[in-house]
Amino acid sequence: MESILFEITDGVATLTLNRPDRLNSFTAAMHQEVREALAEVGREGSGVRCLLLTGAGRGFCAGQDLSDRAVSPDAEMPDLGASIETNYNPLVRTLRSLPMPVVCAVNGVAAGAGANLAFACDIVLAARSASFIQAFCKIGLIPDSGGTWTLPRLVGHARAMGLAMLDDKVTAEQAEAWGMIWKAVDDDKLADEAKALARHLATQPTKGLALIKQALNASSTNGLDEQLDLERDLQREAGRTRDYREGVSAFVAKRAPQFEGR
Ligand code: T3D
Repeated sequence: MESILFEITDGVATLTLNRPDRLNSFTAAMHQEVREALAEVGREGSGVRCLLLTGAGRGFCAGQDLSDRAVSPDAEMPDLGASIETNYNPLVRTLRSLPMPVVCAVNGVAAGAGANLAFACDIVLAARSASFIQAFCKIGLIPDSGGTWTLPRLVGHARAMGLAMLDDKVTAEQAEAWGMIWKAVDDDKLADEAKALARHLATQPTKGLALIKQALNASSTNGLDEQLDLERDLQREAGRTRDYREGVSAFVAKRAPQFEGR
């Protein structure tokens, strides 16, 4: 793999976007490698119980590689809808539906689809020097990779509109204060803190965490009645897992639980 680094250790799959000289912006080849890695993460029997996504070098991801889009004035422009359909939408759908927690360690600037990719993850840590920029409006595009859906849900309509239209840079600390991410972390602690968090999550009741993810993601569109019904159904499923039995047994026996992830 040339554009990413990928390894699985102790139940944690770490996917590092690795085109640092282009701030890890996406090419078609990088999309393909990311797709293959995520297919392995989601494969039954892979043993992966948490995904950690990060970037190499000083940036997290600058979205689409624009050198792939610079065409001469008389040439036909590429069909961006096709690019979204083939590459960005499946990526966001996969991250949102993977049956395990997805931790994102934003190590530097996250721009365009790179910012919205981070917001599609479940728990986002960011280095204090990192920043989030929508970037789309300054080249005549609209926020994609779920940005028009996640931004208003994270920060409300007014701030979402401002970020999308004005292209203001949001620092990691501001992103934390606005509820866009879980936590801003000192730069030199980000990698260790993200790894520790991912390792911790990989020892927890994975099926239960996947059901939490499903329920919270569904709450964005469900009404209260639908959500109550969903909680009933998912709790029924959670109550049938081996980890629930183990959690209760360990609690009653006053010992540490040993979760299997199912
Ligand atoms: O096309 C489709 O398929 C549709 C989907 C679109 C999804 C999208 O993501 S559209 C949005 C694309 N991204 C952008 O518009 C962001 C462009 N980048 C920037 O605005 C800035 O680079 C940053 C604000 C992210 C960072 O600024 P700064 O000053 O820290 O770094 P820099 O000097 O601008 O960038 C460093 C290098 O990375 C530089 O190359 P050089 O001069 O050292 O040779 C720069 O050209 C390169 N780079 C940064 N972003 C991209 C990029 N090269 C190609 N594509 C990029 N997106």
